[in-house]
Amino acid sequence: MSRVCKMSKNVREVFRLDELKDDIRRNMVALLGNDPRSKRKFSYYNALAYSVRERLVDLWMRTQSDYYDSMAKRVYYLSMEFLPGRFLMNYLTNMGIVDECREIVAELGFSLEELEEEEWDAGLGNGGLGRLASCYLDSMVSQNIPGYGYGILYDYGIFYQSIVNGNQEERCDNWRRHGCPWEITRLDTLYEVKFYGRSETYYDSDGNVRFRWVDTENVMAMPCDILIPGYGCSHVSNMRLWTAQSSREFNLSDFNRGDYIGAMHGKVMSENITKVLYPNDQFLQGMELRLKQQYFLVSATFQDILRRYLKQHTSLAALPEAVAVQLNDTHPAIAIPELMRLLMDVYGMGWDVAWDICTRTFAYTNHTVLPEALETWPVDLLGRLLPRHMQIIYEINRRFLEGVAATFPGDTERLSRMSVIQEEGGQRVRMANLAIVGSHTVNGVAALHSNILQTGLFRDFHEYYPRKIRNVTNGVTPRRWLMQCNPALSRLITQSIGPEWCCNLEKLRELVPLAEDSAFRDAWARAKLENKRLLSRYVLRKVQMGINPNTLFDMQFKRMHEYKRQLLNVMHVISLFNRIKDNPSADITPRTVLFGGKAAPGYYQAKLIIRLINEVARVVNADADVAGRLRVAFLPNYCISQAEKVVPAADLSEQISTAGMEASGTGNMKFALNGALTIGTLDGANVEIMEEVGAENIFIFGLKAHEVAEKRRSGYNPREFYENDAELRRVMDMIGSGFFSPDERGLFSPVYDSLMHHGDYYMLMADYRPYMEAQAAVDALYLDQDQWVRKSILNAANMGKFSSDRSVMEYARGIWHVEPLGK
Ligand code: BZD
Repeated sequence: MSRVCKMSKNVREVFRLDELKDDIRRNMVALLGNDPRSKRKFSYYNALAYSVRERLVDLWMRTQSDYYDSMAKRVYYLSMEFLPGRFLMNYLTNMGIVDECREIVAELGFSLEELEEEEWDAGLGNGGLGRLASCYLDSMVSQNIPGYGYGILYDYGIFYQSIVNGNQEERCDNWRRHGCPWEITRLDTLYEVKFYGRSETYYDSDGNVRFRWVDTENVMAMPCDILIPGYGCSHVSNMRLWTAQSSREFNLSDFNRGDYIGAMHGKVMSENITKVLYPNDQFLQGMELRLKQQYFLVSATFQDILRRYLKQHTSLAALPEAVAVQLNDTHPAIAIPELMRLLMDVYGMGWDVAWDICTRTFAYTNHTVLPEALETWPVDLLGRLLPRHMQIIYEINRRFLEGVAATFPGDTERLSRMSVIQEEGGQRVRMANLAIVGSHTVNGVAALHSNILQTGLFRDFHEYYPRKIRNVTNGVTPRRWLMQCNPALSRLITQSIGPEWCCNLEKLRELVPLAEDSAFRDAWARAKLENKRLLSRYVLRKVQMGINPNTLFDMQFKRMHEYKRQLLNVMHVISLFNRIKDNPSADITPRTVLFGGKAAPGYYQAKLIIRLINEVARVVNADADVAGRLRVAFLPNYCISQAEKVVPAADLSEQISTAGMEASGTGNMKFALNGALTIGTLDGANVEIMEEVGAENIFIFGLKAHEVAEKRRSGYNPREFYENDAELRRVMDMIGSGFFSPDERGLFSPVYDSLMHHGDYYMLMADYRPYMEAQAAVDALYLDQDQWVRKSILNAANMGKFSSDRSVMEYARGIWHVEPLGK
């Protein structure tokens, strides 16, 4: 912290702020070829971005030579997804120059906010898993842990969602169409990535059998770096994202044969690898191109890691002492056979030595227990694309099962459950099993989730490796998710308890006594109201709808998925609507219910729920009896920059997944950190949020994870709830009968049927009444603003645990075995 404060004192000097204005003008001309007298916001945003970035390059090079000189152990975070969102404000925040920059930009005739809006989000991920990776990069570099993100620079990130006649439509997210000032392309670094071909046996000079991978089709990987400044900028790291380039000789042979178009086709096909992010979260599509993307990331990354390592070491034997690799879910788990292949086939090691190095290098984070999200690849596909890896996987499995059989003699059922190869329904490679076997540590992302891994999904593995499966509860970076996104509240907090909270979130606890101070409560409420006003303006701009900042802002923003139960929220909205219609003069707490989230393009039911939300909104918002008390809106294209507007303005955060299904959730943390009260089930990190904020400051309802499991076992009958609850019955009948779709009566039948006829897998019917009761408690409390604001303060004050700084330190000490540099 002392370093941070020192930096902010002489920030003008360190970042040459006196020269910033001239630099912006210079970059307008020299880099962008624009007339500085032009008033184009986009040009000025770019000129500002380049001028900010160039101030970090020096610090970045210094950081890298620090790491090199100290021979520090490095952490590589391998992820198919990162969700950094926008960079400009994050750079300025972490450099501590937001206010200074605002003044300079004003002198040029702009507001910082309007230039900020010119930036497209880098949406290189689907949701929580990708955003977590970005929070962890921020926390690693802010705490001087030598960490790097490795991922893919998709040309098209997560699709742009628009809503047309109530339906989701997907448009391609050509986010770099007008360039991206943050990326530093390394045109001179290229690695060759191989695909297809075959594995060939030969004898080395000592007469040992060796393997080589031949007759391959090759694609080149080119890195592009994006700088990641730590808070206070004592260190700057980077994420390295790969793009696919066609290999030269591959083309040349075709060109030489005179087949120009054929050669161009090959070029285009190979460059397709990094074209587009797969938009499915929690669902495996099993496309060959996806597996290609995974191996492309892994192969390029390991060539880069080993090149860097070998600059300072002569032998690979000490790799695990110098390198820790964290696998962000199983998506990059092909890294395990890849490192084995490199160590054995390229560097000549024997199996046992190579395997020991491998298992001491890798750790794997699991983010889901949903069966449809667990990756498996058909053996014939994997064997065709990566023949040598398939051989290695078989050998890993053979040796592994030998060990299991020795520990559990005669237990063939167990062997088939634990095998890396699934036999039933055509042979497939189970990537989770491979990742567990090839890693020294496996972690879940919240206490409940890790417990479910140990006793449920990975139970056999937990019995076999009793210390391997552990927990590291997720966290979010307080820099972006409070300091940057919520200046009003940040200012108040800093005025009250000083600035240290943003690097030591536990400090927020000093706000606890202030919850009893009415002047502080008033200031807190004013900050929330200011944020609600800002959001109201945004909503008006986006969906042409006026919302009243003095109503309760009830928010559910996350990917659309049945297990997340946006439908349960809609059922509550319909119930409120009915109550108002039945009794138009009833005294009810005015609410604005806001939704946002993308559905995977092929996920029919999730898309239908988006439509339902929009149709319910249409009916509710047009009804004169309801006016002023209930409003509903779906905000299109939920993304990081939208989250930064939504999160600070929430009163109520909906975290209502079926217990046992949401691994952790991180939106729950962001909302509570910004003073929203949570209504939620005892699922994922909600359990720990309740422990921290106190059961009296959160609205918990519904079945617990073990009760969901028991009900599934003993037979769950959703109709029972329908028959015994008139209010629920009415809601279901309205959905089923076409009340919200008068022109297409059967439109929502699949929604009705999933609950009434197809078993209600996510148990909405069972949780409806408890949810209604919890919502009634919300309404009652909101009427007592003094109490509400008190609880809002206590929520934020007790969120210290959920800083990603804490999560990253747990990984560092417990899994990576690295310490912050300079300690
Ligand atoms: O990971 C999410 C979980 O659902 C959340 O509970 C958890 O908080 C976060 C971070 O740990 N999982 C995902 O976001 N998963 C994906 O996005 C994904 C993407 C591709 C394929 C499968 C899953």
